[in-house]
Amino acid sequence: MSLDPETLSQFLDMLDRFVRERLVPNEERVADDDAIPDDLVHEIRDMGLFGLSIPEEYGGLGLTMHEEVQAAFVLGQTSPAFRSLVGTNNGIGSQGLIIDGTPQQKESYLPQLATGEMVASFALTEPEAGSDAGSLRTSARKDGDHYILSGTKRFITNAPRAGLFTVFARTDPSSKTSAGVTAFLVEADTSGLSLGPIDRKMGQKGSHTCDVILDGCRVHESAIIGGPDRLGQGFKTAMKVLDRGRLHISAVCTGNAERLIRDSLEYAMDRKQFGEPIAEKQLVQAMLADSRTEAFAARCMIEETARRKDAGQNVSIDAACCKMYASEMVGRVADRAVQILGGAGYIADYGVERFFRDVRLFRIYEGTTQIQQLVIARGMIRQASA
Ligand code: COS
Repeated sequence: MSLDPETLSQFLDMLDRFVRERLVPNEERVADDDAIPDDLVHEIRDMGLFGLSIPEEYGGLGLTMHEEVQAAFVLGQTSPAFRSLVGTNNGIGSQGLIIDGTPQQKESYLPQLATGEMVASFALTEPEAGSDAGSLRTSARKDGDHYILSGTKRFITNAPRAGLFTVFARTDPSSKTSAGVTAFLVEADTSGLSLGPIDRKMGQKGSHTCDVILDGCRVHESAIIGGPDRLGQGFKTAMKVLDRGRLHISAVCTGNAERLIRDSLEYAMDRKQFGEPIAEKQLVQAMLADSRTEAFAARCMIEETARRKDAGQNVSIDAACCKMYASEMVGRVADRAVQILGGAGYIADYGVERFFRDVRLFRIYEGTTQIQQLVIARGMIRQASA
């Protein structure tokens, strides 16, 4: 369901004000403390940001993909750690349930996820299965009408806060590929589930990842996403979730790029060298113009792909194009921003250095650039052979 244009525009204005007045002033504090303060978490909850893409019938805002990317452009105007806090409830943590879950499963979890009372995480990656997600080894052994899950999941975003995990595990031990993988809903307090220490990361301080260890974790077969009939269909659920997640991340990348462009333009107009603001220097102008053009291109691609997804078209290839382009683009924009600020770009006080480290992750998670290339090229070959 789509919001009427006036409601959407009011919501985006409110979000923009919240980002500028409450989140941007707290960026440095969050990075220094490696934590989002509780009062801000509450404000984020009160704004309804945990439930952006959760259907209205379950208490969310029910944004369409096109509306969701508009919100992500705005949320991208600040440190990605804030977006990450709500990112798994709106994206990879809840979408498996929204796309393929049973009505009972949705009823049990989505209302709590929509308010942020419960946080959901997506547990696909393993120590030996990253890009080759289909080779995962976590096993789910049948025991009557239960399954016993054993294995380790790695780099799981929001795991330390999560109340619910979408766990991908192999229910068919004879298969070594993506066939035979099933998606389970596993509550964090299930006996046998424990967490590793919080990972020490290059950036995105305030957003936490860690290992999720499943050691004989017993869940009922009704915990299979979509119910026992969807045994062995979990990898497809993961891929559908990632199609959507990749578009969302692309919009966050574009928001971050726009923020960096604004900051570097402001600096260039203020900083004087050789008797004039460096923004008057053509070599600096070239960097500003390149960044503006690339961010604009990303925005157009994302809006177009989101509209087509809302219209029910298969956008796997184009979502991968958006993810590849936008995440690489924000890397180039951040690099130019450091260059425009010069020495100040390398000093933590100016913030650009922090974004430079933060945005590096975008080229890696939810599928590396190389995986997006593979998805795009394979899709092209498939289309041409059809
Ligand atoms: N939507 C629905 N189904 C999909 C799909 C999509 N976007 N992409 C693939 N599938 C289906 C395929 O149709 C195939 O089904 P059939 O066997 O019935 O034909 C099945 O899933 C397996 O697909 P495929 O053969 O392409 O799988 P591969 O093991 O070769 O892997 C890649 C495909 C590499 C694309 C996948 O492993 C991947 O995305 N890896 C990156 C994982 C990732 O992003 N990790 C980040 C961590 S999560 S934050």
